Amino acid sequence: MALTQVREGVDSAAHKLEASFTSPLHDERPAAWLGMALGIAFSVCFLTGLVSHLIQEPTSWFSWPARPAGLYRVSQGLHVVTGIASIPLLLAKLWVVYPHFWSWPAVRNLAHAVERISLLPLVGGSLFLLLTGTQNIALWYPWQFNFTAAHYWASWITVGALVVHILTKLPIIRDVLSGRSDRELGDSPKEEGRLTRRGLIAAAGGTSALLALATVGQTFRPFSALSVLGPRRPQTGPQGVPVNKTAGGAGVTETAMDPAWRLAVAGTVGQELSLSMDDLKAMPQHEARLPISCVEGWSGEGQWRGVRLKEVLAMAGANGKPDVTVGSLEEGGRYSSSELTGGQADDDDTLLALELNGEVLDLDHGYPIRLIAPNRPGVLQTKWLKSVEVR
Ligand code: HEM
Ligand code: HEM
Ligand SMILES: Nc1nc2c(c(=O)[nH]1)N[C@H]1C(S)=C(S)[C@@H](COP(=O)(O)O)O[C@H]1N2
Ligand SMILES: [Mo]
Repeated sequence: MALTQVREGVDSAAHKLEASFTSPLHDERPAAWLGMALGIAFSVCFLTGLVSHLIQEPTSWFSWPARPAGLYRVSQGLHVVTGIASIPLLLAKLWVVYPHFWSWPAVRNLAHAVERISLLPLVGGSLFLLLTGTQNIALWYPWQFNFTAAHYWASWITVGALVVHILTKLPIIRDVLSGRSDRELGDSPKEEGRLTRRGLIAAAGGTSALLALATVGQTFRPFSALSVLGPRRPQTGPQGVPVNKTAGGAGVTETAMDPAWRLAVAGTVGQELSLSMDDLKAMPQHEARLPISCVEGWSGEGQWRGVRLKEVLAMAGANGKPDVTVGSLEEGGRYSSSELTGGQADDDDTLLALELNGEVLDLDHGYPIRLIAPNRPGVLQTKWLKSVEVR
């Protein structure tokens, strides 16, 4: 008796599964449309991500300009918002295509084998990028590996697999785009009251748009009131600007407060200066309104006041746009120093800032002085400076 019931149960589950596979939603049209949206989003992420990578790991053929001042803010803001908006698109796409995972025979020929094997890096890589990216901006670091390096290499692998994927699906994409998709609506059983293909795409697209709206305010001020999911409040923090790492966290509280603090400037050979706070205050002070544009996609704006880096360099005999390294009191790790190309160091708004929003720089914002320069990722706006060195 019980056995027949179990068999009936299994049969009906199998039927339901089959029915769901032939539902109009598991169809090449939503697969292609969602695919195209993902293709655009991943291209934007890949390009903005590569730009961010190249700024931080300079090569001979790539030089990032100091102007427009807010370009990096836009590019990295776009990266994070587009990435987040991809999450519902990817989930919807995977739901649409999952019956293909059980297609039989598993492999028909060599080309089909390549196509199927490439799904592993494609799906795995996409999920990895979106998951680790989201965890990173949420300041949740549960993994042991280096996020930036892993995210960078995963993006090459994923985009490589994506190119293979698009090439293998080109005939289907062409048919869908030209309306020649051979499976007509009428082929699949019409079920009243169930999600239609259009409804599915609208739901995924709508969720994407909502997620984007709920996060973009962390960098795009007019939407800041909507930024319920943005991990950062752009105006919350000492002196109206968020803090990423505090002086305590960086272990520099004592050295930064030390009255014996001096800025070591190494200019042209033999020209070395040791500047005290009073020396710096005696120099001409300039003001600039510039954002901190964090790689994590948030940005906060401030009115900065201090001395021009190029004027300090000139005092040390270094004219003619030299490349420069600035060093922090913080030791070791990614933030202990950063580099400026000649074009960046020479900009009128590239400052060694002593003040933020009309007050002496807060200890957590980099007291006694910090670098602030236009069009630069936050990671390169080094705080708690101790040295400036011509390379
Ligand atoms: C992150 C990006 C993407 C992922 C993870 C993804 C994943 C998948 C998977 C797992 C399948 C089912 C397996 C198969 O049919 O071989 C599939 C099918 C498909 N994908 Fe993608 N895809 C992505 C992007 C794209 C893009 C950019 C396009 C087109 C511009 C696209 C178009 C298609 C098409 C036309 C199919 C076949 C649907 C069918 O035969 O019913 N996909 N995708
Ligand atoms: C939810 C989605 C995503 C989020 C939240 C996200 C977040 C981030 C963050 C915070 C960084 C800065 C890392 C750093 O410099 O410390 C970054 C860099 C990068 N991202 Fe994403 N990302 C996402 C999706 C993607 C996707 C889909 C791609 C590629 C298709 C991608 C490619 C890159 C690349 C190439 C970098 C540069 C890494 C480097 O500097 O070496 N990201 N991403
Ligand atoms: N020495 C040092 N400088 C640093 C950091 C750091 O951790 N140590 N964080 C950087 C990062 S990631 C950002 S986004 C900005 C943030 O500046 P803020 O804390 O003043 O807003 O400082 C940058 N400068
Ligand atoms: Mo940052």
